[in-house]
Parts: sequence; C-alpha cells; structure tokens
Amino acid sequence: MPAKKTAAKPPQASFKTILFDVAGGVATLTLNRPDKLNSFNTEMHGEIRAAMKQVKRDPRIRALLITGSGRAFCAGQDLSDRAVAPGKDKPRDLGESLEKYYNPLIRTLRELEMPVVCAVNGVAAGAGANLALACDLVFAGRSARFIQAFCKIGLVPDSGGSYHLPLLVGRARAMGLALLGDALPAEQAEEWGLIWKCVDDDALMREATAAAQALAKGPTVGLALIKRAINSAATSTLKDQLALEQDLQRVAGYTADYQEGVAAFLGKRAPKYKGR
Ligand code: T3D
Repeated sequence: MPAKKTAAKPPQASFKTILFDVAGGVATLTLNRPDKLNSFNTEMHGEIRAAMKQVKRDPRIRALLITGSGRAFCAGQDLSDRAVAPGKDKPRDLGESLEKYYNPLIRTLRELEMPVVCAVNGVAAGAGANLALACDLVFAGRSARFIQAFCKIGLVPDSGGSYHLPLLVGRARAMGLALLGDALPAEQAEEWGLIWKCVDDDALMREATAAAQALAKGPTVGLALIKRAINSAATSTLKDQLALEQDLQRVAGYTADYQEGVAAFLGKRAPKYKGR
C-alpha cells in the first residue's frame, strides 16, 4: 500500500459546487448545488476530483463522508447541459463523459484506502443513485428514494449501476429498477440490501457522522484491506479469494494497529489506533 504524502496545506479549500470540510479524521464532501438538486456539471466534477486528491494526500483523513445539501442527494447529470437542438447541434459523446468524469470518480471511491460513508439525504437519481451505491456504507433518510432514472431518457445505468445493482439486490430486482425506473423508498432499499441503513431524516447526519468518526478512529490499513477483499469477491473464485485473504492478512498482520489491537484486547482496554 503506497505511503501517504504529508499534507502541504490545510485541506479546507473553497469550492463553488461542493462543500469540503475535515474534522476529527473525517472529510465531509457535500454536493452543493441545491437549486439543481445537486446534479453533476463539469465544474462539480472538477471540484470533486480536487477534493478527492486532498482526501488521498492528507494523512489526517481516515474516513470520507459524502452527502448532499438541500432536499436532494443528487439528481445525476445536469440535463440542462445536455439539451440538443435537433438538426442543429451535434449529439454529445456520452461515452466520453463517462470516461472523463463518472468512471474515474467511481473507481476512486471504490479504491480509496479508507471507508467511504454516504448519507443520502433525499432523492438520489441516475448517476446520483449510483454514486451512493459505490460507497462502502450507505445510510439514507426515511424520505430518501433511489431512482434508476436512465431508462426514462433512453440511457443505460452508469456510474457502476449495472455492476452494483445486480450484486446488491439480485438480477430480478436490478432489472425491475433499471427497466421501470420506479422510485425505491429508503426503507425498501434497506430491506432489499441495497443500502446499509434507513434512519429517520432528523437522525441521518448524526448517525452517518458517528459511523464515519468511529471508522476514522479505526485501524485504517486493516479497514482498507477489508474493503479490498470484499470488493474483489464479486469477480473472484473461492481459490483466488482465499489467496487474496492470505496476502491481505499478511499485510494486516505487520501493521502497528494490529499489534495495538492485540495488546488492547489482552490488556482489557480500548485500543488506540493510529491508522498505520
Ligand atoms: O450525460 C452524461 O454525461 C451521461 C451521464 C449520465 C448520468 C445520469 O445521471 S443520466 C440521468 C439524469 N438524471 C435524471 O434523469 C433525473 C432527472 N430528475 C428527475 O427525474 C426528478 O427531478 C427527480 C426524481 C430527481 C426529483 O423529482 P422532484 O419531483 O422531487 O423534483 P422536480 O420538480 O422534478 O425537480 C426540481 C427542479 O430540479 C426542477 O427545476 P425547476 O422546474 O424547479 O426549475 C428540475 O428541472 C430540476 N432538476 C431535477 N433533476 C435535474 C434537474 N435539472 C437538471 N438536471 C437534472 N438531472
């Protein structure tokens, strides 16, 4: 696992389309275009990318929390940037948009060497829904809903949706969600195993933040290795997965946090993990 570089500057940069804050080992990234239901435009993609670079670089950050401001989590791509006058404008290459913006974001979240918690504070549609599904621990407020909106406008689920959906809820439900584009209420999303937990709206940020803070105090290397193991399972055989577990356990077993975990257990005290 590559060593983190020391942060040159404090990470509280000022952005226009997101809020970014670091406290108690947790970086909180808030999608912040509430009048557009936090839909993605190019500027927001750029700012999220810059924030993610800070998350990777700053050794103080040991968990990431993603949420949205206002009544929505994220409505996916800003469709006002996609209007085409028939016969006048050349259609846009959406494959390029995925290649440049959405795919790198999803890969970054999945590969980030720390837990990513998501607090879905309202409707999550299109790439917004699938952004949430790419996170490691998804909390949603009871009024939130998940919509695979792509089929309504002639597109296919992107941002990892066609991968995560069948994995999380099975083929039948994935097909239903993707082909019909119906809104899935947060409570049902929890029952179906799409998300970790549905909580009351007014408890959402408290619960998600508490989880992120607890994870930020955890054995970060070990947690990152757990994430790697679980993420690899979908495309692995048992034989390969056992071999991976062996490799990852070897790495985990040499961390200072493992030594601390054992010492704390034997000393009947709470462990003090340093994330190394
Ligand atoms: O293009 C590429 O680069 C490829 C990648 C694509 C990724 C994608 O995400 S494609 C899918 C894009 N998203 C959608 O299709 C969802 C569109 N939005 C909706 O279906 C609904 O707005 C919601 C279900 C999200 C919320 O419904 P509701 O009834 O709560 O709110 P509303 O009244 O529909 O929306 C409120 C306002 O937000 C409204 O504007 P107005 O009338 O108040 O000025 C609406 O137009 C705007 N808004 C909502 N979603 C988007 C949006 N504006 C631009 N882009 C949006 N995605």
